Amino acid sequence: AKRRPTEIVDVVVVGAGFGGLYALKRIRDAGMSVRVFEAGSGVGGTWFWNRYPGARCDIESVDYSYSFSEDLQIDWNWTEKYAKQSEILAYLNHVADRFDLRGDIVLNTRVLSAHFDEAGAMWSVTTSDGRTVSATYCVMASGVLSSIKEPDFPGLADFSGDVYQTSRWPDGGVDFSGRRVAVIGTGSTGVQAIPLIAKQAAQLTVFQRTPNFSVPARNRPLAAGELDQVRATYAERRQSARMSLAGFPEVPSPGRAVDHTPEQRQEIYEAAWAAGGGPRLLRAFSDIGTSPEANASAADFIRSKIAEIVKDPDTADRLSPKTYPLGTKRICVDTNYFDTYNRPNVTLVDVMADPIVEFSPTGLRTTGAEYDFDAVVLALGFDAVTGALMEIDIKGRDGEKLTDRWKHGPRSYLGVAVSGFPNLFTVTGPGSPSVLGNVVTSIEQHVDFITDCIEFANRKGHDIIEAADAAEDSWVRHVAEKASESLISTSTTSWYRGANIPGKPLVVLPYTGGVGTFREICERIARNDFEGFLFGAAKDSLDD
Ligand code: NA7
Repeated sequence: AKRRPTEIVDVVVVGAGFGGLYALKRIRDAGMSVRVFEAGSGVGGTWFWNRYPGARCDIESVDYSYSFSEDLQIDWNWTEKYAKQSEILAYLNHVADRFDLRGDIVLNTRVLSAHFDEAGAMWSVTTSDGRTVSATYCVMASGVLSSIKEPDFPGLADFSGDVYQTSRWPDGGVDFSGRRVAVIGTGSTGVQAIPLIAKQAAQLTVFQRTPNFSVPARNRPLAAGELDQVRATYAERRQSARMSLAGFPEVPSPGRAVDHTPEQRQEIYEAAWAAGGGPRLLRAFSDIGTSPEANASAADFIRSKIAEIVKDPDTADRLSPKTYPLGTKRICVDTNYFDTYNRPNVTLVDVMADPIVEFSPTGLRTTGAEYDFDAVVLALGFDAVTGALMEIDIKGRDGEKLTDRWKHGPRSYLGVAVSGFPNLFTVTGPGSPSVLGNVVTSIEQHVDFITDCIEFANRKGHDIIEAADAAEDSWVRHVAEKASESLISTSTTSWYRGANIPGKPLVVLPYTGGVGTFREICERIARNDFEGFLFGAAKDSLDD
């Protein structure tokens, strides 16, 4: 790439998804110059990349949206209870236009490295198009589910059919009519894509390793007047989401499952199943996330539903998760997923029992059988939360690499800052509550907190903001302590705990203490002059 002169800005933001767009708006409004770099050819982040059939949010659209602008939330018309990918992408493009963000965003440009220069207290950022940018602050809005898990199946390169990755879906879509298709992966992505591919393909073979819990979305167009009702009470709705456990308004809870009879539980689970959506079932009782007995009752309920829906008992059994508690992997939210296995053109292969050995030119071979197909769809998931950060060559004080610092597991203060990496902020880093529910609620809080922290430093005339070692330590301990109260700490397969990536340290990545509690902690810290952060002067300015 050709060399360009160094550009100097106050803040470099990495990524133009929900996090990066709001960071740009908020930080620019605070009077700082911002340059955003985005690898995609458009804004939207997750919603730019994930264009596979059925891609849709698993949080209700009226909640999975920005709250920072009253006008925006009143003007925008969500058409369905759960928005599909194209609608969320249109929304984010609208946000980019409405707030005049595009002029500060450089598309098609990946950030390759960010090195901290101690003398001047500046970050030097290099990009894939050969730029070097010098910035006082670096804000990583690089996403929690953006670094994709690449396939490592032997022989894949020799496969003569088409290979599609769900998060790199061809623009304009794919026509599977008349083709024999394989899908590998049955997480939220596979569960959304499989029913639609099954309708089109001549034949679909699903290769499932770990079965997942899934509940019906009961998605539907929003009825006339429904949106107006939400608009009339948006302020309370947002406030409830901000103080909630998982970033969406709390549904009134009947209390603990263990205090109810099996009949009462059944009735409540049935109501949650009929209403649809992950949160309704996971929060049907307050103790599903913490009590093994309560959890088992909810898990049994879902298994009974699978057995009811899927006609072939053997297939139903293989689709039933048995090896981990409900909710310790993100619960899937589907439309006709289990029912799809009743179709004559759909076959389920259990690759836990019968692992994939290798691809061949015509398909793949497991330990027990050979399968031929014309196309394979890979829905293998992501190196979540830390992956996108670790992909960038980030060096802090003394040239220390972030990948070295996090070799034995990520460490962060509040999920937003790392000791030894001054003036670097992560919007939804490890130890933030963001990924457990509605990430947008957390993104807004994190970006506000980060901006307030920078403004505080500016007001006081400090050049450097850095998480104190001790504060980071105690936050990491607090996150671990909270995690140990949650069944997520027992999860052996979920990206919540890094368990889906071979060799990744097993650490519960999100803060499980709750979005509302986290907000209160941050507010207290901000009131106490950003306690836990060290503020200082650049060496150069001391020499003057
Ligand atoms: P997930 O939930 O991590 O699912 C990935 C799926 O791919 C899962 O079923 C994996 O099985 C499977 N997988 C991964 N590698 C392999 C190999 N090598 N062989 C067979 N199967 C494999 O990712 P999603 O994209 O579906 O969802 C991510 C999040 O996006 C979701 O939680 C929502 O928040 C939105 P495994 O479980 O590892 O046995």
